[in-house]
Amino acid sequence: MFLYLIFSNFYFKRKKIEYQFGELLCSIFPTVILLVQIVPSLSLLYYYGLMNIDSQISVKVTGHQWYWRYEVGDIPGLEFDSYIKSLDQLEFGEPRLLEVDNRCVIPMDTNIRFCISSADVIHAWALSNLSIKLDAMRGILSILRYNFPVVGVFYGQCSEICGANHRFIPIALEVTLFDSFKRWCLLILD
Ligand SMILES: [Cu+2]
Repeated sequence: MFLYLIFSNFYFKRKKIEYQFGELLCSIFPTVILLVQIVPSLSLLYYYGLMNIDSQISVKVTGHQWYWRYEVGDIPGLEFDSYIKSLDQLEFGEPRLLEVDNRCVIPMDTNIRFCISSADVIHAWALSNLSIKLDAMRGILSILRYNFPVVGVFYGQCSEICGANHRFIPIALEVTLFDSFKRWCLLILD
C-alpha cells in the first residue's frame, strides 16, 4: 500500500493534495484498519474467556527447579512430581532425556484446563508437537485450555532457561481413554 502511495500519482503530485490533508489521510486510514481489526479481536477475546468456563478437568502445572509438579484440581490428593528418568531407569523404547518417572495422564476428548505457574524462576511448559508453549511464572497463573482428539504420548521440554538443570525437566503427557484415566487416578491415590 505504501509503495503504491509513493510511486503512484495518487496524492501530493497530480491531485495536488495539500500536505495537511495528506497527513490527515495518513492518520485516518490506519485508524480505520485498526478499527476493522478490533471487531474480530474483541469477539475472539470474549470467546477465549468463555472457553475456560466449560472445562471438565483442571490440571495445575507448577515448574520447580528442576521438576514439574502436577495437581489434578478436581480430584483431591491427586498430585505428584515428575522427574526425568536417568539412563539406567529407561525401559526399551523410551526416549532418552525425554521420559519422566510420572507422566501426566489426561483423558482424551475432554476439555482440560491447564493452569501453569512456577514455584521459583521462569520455566516454560512446552509441547511443540501440540503447538503448546506457555511460560510458567511465579505468582502468575497462565491458563490454557486444550482438548486432545487423539490417544498417545507427547513429549516436550522446558523452553525457558531456568538454571543449571534446565535440560533435565522434560514434559511427558499421556493421553488415554477415560477408563484408563480413572484407573490411573485410583493407582496414584493409593
Ligand atoms: Cu527451563
